[in-house]
Amino acid sequence: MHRLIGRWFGKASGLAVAALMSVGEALAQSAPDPGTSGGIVGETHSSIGAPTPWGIGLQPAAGPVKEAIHDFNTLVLWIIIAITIFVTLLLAYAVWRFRESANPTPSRTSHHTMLEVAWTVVPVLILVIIAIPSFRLIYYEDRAREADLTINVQGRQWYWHYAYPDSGDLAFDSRPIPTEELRDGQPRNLAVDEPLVIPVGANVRVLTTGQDVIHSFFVPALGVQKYTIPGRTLETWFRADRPGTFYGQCNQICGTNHWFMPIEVRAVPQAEFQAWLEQAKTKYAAAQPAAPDAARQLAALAPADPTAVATSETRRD
Ligand SMILES: [Cu+2]
Repeated sequence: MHRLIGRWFGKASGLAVAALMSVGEALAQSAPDPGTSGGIVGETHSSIGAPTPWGIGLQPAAGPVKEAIHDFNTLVLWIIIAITIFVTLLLAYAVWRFRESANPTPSRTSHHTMLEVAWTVVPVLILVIIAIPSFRLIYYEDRAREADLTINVQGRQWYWHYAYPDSGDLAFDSRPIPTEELRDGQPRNLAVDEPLVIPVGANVRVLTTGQDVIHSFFVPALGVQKYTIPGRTLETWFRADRPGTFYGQCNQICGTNHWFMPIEVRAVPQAEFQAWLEQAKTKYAAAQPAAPDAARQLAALAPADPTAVATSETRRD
């Protein structure tokens, strides 16, 4: 029995080392990992982050955050497989070995100290093996150490508002394209009129806030999911290591038109991004009405004419 427990410990600590090595590699924000990832169940075969029929597994990684998620997913999946096989074999063995015909007088043993220690310590060890890379991943996703670009994401009922604070007051709204106006290659309920554009290879700091209720900024291919909470600013980051269009959705139930909040991120080469930035500044400046000043907003909220108040009260009855 002692030897058996010893072997379990040996195997478990071996797994722990493997876990730390495999997840540690992907956790440098500056060095892109050229290796393929996707876990043992593979990836959905879609170059864009849109769902595919019969697609299983995680979406293809478009950047390092998603790769780190893939690695962690693979580790946990192997642990699950090992536990499932172990328990199945143990159960089958017990059923066969201790069947009534082979074991007519059952043992009256009710305690076995070493065995009880083992089945407490081993699961704890497995949880530690999972916890260490899990915390590393959480801190990796937490914030951009060296951000090349900051984007403010605001969830609103029911559309997205994006701002590029590095480029003055560049900001715009993003809404889905109605089904009847979709062009070829635009996925329904995912394609938007004004996508979020980012340069390939740039560490993008994302700051999220909510205007009205809690929304959630979720782009699986980039490994980003962050709540947008009114009155708070949350931070996360992502990087796209290849050009492409990646889709996501608000994944926090936020009201009637929750389904109406798709996200489209277009990763383009740096030069193309600069060109987009220049035209976007003039385009969105022209599209947006000048913000009303505070005095005018206050005046609008408190009507000077008392009869106006009376009228609105009457109307409420
Ligand atoms: Cu929402």
